[in-house]
Amino acid sequence: MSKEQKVEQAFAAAAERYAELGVDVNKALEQLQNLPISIHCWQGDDVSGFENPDGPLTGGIQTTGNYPGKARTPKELYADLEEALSLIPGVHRVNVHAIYGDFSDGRADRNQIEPKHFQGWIDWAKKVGVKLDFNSTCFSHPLADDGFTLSNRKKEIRDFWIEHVKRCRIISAEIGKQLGSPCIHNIWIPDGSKDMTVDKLLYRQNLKNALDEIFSLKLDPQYMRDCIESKLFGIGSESYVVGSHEFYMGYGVANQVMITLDAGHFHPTEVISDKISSLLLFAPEIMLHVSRGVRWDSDHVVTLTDELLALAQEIVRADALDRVHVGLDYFDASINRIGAYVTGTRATQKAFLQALLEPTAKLREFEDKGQYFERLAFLEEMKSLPWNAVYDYFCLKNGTAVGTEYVGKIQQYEKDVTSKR
Ligand code: RNT
Ligand code: ZN
Repeated sequence: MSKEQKVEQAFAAAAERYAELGVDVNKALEQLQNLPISIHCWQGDDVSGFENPDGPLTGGIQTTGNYPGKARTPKELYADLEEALSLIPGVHRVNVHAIYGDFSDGRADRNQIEPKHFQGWIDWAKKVGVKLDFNSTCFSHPLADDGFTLSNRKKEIRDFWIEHVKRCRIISAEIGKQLGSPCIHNIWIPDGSKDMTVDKLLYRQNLKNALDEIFSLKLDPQYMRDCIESKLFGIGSESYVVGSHEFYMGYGVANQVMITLDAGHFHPTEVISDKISSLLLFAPEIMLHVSRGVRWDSDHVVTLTDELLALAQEIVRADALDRVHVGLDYFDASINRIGAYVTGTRATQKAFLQALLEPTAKLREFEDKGQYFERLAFLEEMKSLPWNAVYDYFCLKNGTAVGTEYVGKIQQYEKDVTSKR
């Protein structure tokens, strides 16, 4: 029997098992097919970017490792992303940071960047058939070196960053217009202090005023949408972070701006899965930065953890796949970077597939009747139902590598391409 036949046979058997529970496997497959994942461009080169690739990564985030072969030019990054995308079933998005513009015609500082610096990305996205998202880059820059950007005590520095973010929003709108899909623009700033801070209110007031100014420019939501990302602490901002969860939650709800939940940005036992059903009641949409923190916000490659599954379950159970945007945010410089993309994205899809294969109506019925043992038993059994046979079939139908097949393909690409850099 060929591998294809084995995959199809296992899928047919799996579909029957799920049908017994009232789950329509084909519907789940269709929903997964229509679930784009926003793949972050910055895993491909350890958040270096093309503005000043050899400069330090600052802002309290860190990559560790020096695995050979990272992308050094837009062309190399495009090629690596194409390789990764070819090994991920479905149609996805790519999330670009402002430091990834094409500056080959001369450097433009952050307060000078324009849509033309990102036309290369737009043309590439059209060619490959992906949509794009975008991010302001308020770190790895001399004017961020004292630890404060939009909330800085100095007006000139605040104004520099306000101009940067405004330009990024305009670039996002141009991207969305040309690609025919709203480009989601994320604002994350590193602002904070290593030690006890006395005037916490001052910095937060500055940040609020800066955001008010930034958002006073109204852009068409058909072309771009904004989101704001909080954080608990960073390296060098252990004692105080201006853009805390309460800050952005308050700002986002009051102004109806989308909130970004990064899985690594909360207390170690606090989980973003539990925030979905609250935020959905008060915010228009949610952006996710799916990440895996190990002991701290370490941005390890995403794997299929209980929390990732819980996150997918919460979104699917709330019927909110159209209001929650799934993006990835991790950067591991110690392993093959294309492998990091593929393993992490496929793990995210597997979590959503498991959630889509859940007999939720049955579970709700148990809960409604107070049958908590039955609910627990079903949830436990769901874990070992043959969902992976469904994922294999999904890969097959999308013409993508099934199971560990993608490992050999990445090894080959490493041999032919990245090892020669
Ligand atoms: C940092 C934030 C932020 C960055 C990217 C590169 O802690 O998570 O989203 O990781 O913008
Ligand atoms: Zn993030």
